[in-house]
Amino acid sequence: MSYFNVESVKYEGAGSNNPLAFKYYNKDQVVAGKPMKEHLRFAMSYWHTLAAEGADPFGVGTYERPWNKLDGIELAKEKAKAGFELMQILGIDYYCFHDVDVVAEGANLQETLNNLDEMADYLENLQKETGIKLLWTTSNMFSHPRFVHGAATSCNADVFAFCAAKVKKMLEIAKRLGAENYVFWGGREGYETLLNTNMELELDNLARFLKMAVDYAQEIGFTGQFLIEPKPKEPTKHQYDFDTATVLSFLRKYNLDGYFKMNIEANHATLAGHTFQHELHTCRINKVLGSIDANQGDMMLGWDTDQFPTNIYDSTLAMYEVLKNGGIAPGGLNFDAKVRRGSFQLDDLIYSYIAGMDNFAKGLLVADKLLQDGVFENFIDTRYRSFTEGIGKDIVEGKVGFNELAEYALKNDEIINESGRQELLETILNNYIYNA
Ligand code: XLS
Ligand code: NI
Ligand code: NI
Repeated sequence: MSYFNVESVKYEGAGSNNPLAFKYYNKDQVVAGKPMKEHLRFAMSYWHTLAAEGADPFGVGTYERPWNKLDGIELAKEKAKAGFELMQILGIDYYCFHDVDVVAEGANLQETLNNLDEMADYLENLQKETGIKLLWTTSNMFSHPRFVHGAATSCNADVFAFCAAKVKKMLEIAKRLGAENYVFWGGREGYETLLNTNMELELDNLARFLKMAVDYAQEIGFTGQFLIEPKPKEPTKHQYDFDTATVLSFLRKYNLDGYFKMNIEANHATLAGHTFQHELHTCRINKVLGSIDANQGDMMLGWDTDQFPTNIYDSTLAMYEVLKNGGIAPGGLNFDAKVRRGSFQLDDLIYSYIAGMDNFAKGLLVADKLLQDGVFENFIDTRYRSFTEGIGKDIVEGKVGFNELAEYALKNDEIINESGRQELLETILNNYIYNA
């Protein structure tokens, strides 16, 4: 059965008025030496696309999804079919899922694991039939009430063990389905109040858990890249994986750096008080840019609204970082985004993915042009030129200390600075967006 009455969404170019066509995403068009699809590596998020119902804290679900009348394993299989159909229509090559997205939990842990195996068989077949691949998978350790006090950071050791069983199974499935990455987003890994929390033990336990995952992956021969997805708040008030800088210091303390990179989500960056580009840039200069959850928040709202990304500044500057990083593979751009509650018709899914894909394709084109012309590179090089000669060069090369510098400063105390030209640079960026 077919769910969407659309055969395929094709590239028609910027002049097209067809709402079911791409205006910028032309998957085989070569940009900076390789086809667009290889730069962008778009992925469908299973949870927002197939499992979500459009509920909010004040109302029940609104999404009209024909498969919702089913239940059990039948529902699970129809959702999978609908998802693969959608990806084929859009020409999306990858998908991502949590264990509970593909099939509901069973009556006990053993039944849950069996259901997962059955769905892994089913997904494996769909992957073979369509050529669609698994960008990453993960385990949901935040929705069920058992995770009320945390998952790997729970005060309850039985919960820690339960999580180990879930992640063990998902690593096996990741291996079997050829997942290119494995994500940890610590939804409940944080705390509400220090009046009842042993933060030191919780962080030690989180590190223990991640080390066990690394060890188990080695044991079974799963070679995908491990990723941590930072988020500063929501659901817990203090999340342990607040942002890239926090995660990096955690990994370094426990000697886990080298095993993990970051999965950067735009909306999480902004919740942390950073721009999306700041997080990507911090990853890039620390060589831990792993993958991207492409979405956007709403500047008026203080939570993770997970909207489809339509902001051209963000997509341009994100692709600028990705290009400077030499690409995002084996990561990709996963649309961790959901349609608004009012966009409840099935075809809204297609319009939303087109919006996100076109926005990032255009962002890629602009970023490529900016880089070709060295727009910011040239400006930045000139701005820091004092460190390429004279005393600046000595500083960089470690040839001077406070004694030499103080001596120098006494003779050179008439400081001359230059403008940072922010507004000029913003205008140049605008012009590239208009014209690229
Ligand atoms: C929630 C996160 C989640 C992760 C995967 O805010 O973005 O969806 O991407 O667990
Ligand atoms: Ni995410
Ligand atoms: Ni999120």
